[in-house]
Amino acid sequence: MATRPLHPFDLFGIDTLLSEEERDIRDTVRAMGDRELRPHIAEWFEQGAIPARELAHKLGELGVLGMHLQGYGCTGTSAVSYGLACLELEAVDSGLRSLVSVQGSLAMYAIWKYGSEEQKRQWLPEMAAGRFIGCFGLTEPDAGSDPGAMRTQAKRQGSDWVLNGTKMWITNGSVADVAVVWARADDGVRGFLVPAGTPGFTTNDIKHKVSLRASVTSELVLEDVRLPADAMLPGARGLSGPLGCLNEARFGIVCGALGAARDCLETAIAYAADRTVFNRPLAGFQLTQQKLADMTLELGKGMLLALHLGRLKDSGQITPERISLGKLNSVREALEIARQCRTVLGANGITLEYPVIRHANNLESVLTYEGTGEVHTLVIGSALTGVPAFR
Ligand code: TGC
Ligand code: FAD
Repeated sequence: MATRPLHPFDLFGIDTLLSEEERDIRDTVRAMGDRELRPHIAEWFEQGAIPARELAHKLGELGVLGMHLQGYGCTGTSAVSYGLACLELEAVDSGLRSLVSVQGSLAMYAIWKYGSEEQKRQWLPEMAAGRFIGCFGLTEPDAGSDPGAMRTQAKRQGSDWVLNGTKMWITNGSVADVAVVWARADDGVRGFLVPAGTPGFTTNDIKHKVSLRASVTSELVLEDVRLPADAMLPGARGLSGPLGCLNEARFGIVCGALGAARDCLETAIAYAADRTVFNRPLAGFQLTQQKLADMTLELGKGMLLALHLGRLKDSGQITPERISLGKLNSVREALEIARQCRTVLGANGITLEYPVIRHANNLESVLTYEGTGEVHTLVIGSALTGVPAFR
């Protein structure tokens, strides 16, 4: 006998694990996404262009930029609330969550954690409001998974710094008002705040992407970029500086990727209910139900892990290895769910009429950035055995 269908998250009772405030934040972000982002996202993806500045303003008004940071115009929410916001944004598109991740968890976090009081006051309130956009330049053409191999150099000239090098694959690069650039100095890796328009600093957008098209991705070129002494972030020295920022953004992805998966699964369930094959609804076939049940299990298990990690983060018990568990699991399973949902939609699954192939394509980037699947596997392997196998 047919019963009233249950949402996959209701089957798991996910809401029972959230406070009223967390549910309110989630619902507010979801409503804004449905109202102002979802109607345009397929077009932005197809055109490979987003109204980045307008979006930053909207997201600033919503209060999600640097929302888990305290002070300087930031909302100061829990990690769980931040994760839920990432989930709802990525349910629309990974590129939109990327904009928020890079702004709040990478660029703003770097300033918030390692910046001087003056740097924080100058940049953070404007960035929280979305009036200034930030980017985070760690990766280079020949140094991605191994950022320790970076070639960008910072040399002292008098009290100034002079930067030379190239950063690659930088989200928000050409639209940013300030770039957080990591460079090798005499005493180790250091972070620098490079305002847009600084002589010698240029950007080139990366075209022809078939993934994360609703996101700006750029090359940053630094040719004898002269910066004052106070452009350096005083609190970061060594690779632990940029890697510390990655922990923040990776946590957002643990939750965010599940949003893309949820959107795919909701679409597949609705499609299977409407689509008739062999004179019956597709949803009524056992093979379809097996797919839906298996995907629901992985999505729900992923959510339980993500919420557990969020609670650990909020109680100060998160570690990089624990975040690797979440990033590896969420992205791997989200990608598998997106691909499986694509099969449920048949030929319709390959068009932008439905969000599924867009999510699947985006998740290929999400699998690669913020530590590839292989890097996170090796982090876990190293934690289990005590033997690092990166090199
Ligand atoms: P290793 O020798 O292990 O460590 C060097 C120093 O860093 C410390 N450390 C960390 N600190 C904080 N958080 C972490 N997760 C850390 N991992 C390591 C470590 O304790 C050490 O500190 P110290 O004080 O002893 O010097 O470093 P390694 O060279 O062997 O590399 C380790 C490895 C491979 C895990 C690391 O390099 C890595 O994570 N590689 C992946 C690079 C990556 O994720 N890049 C992302 C770029 S940003 C981006 O993709 C943005 S995408 C847009 C979006 O988010 O939407
Ligand atoms: P490589 O490091 O060359 O890796 C190639 C392959 O080799 C991968 O499969 C990798 O897992 C594997 N591999 C590497 N090392 C090992 C090993 N030890 N053992 C086994 N396999 C290994 N970077 C930023 O700094 N800022 C940004 O804002 C940013 N945004 C991005 C946006 C997009 C859309 C994309 C696609 C990337 C972005 N990145 C950004 C870069 C991203 O972080 C890197 O692409 C990523 O770290 C991997 O580096 P790579 O592409 O150079 O691959």
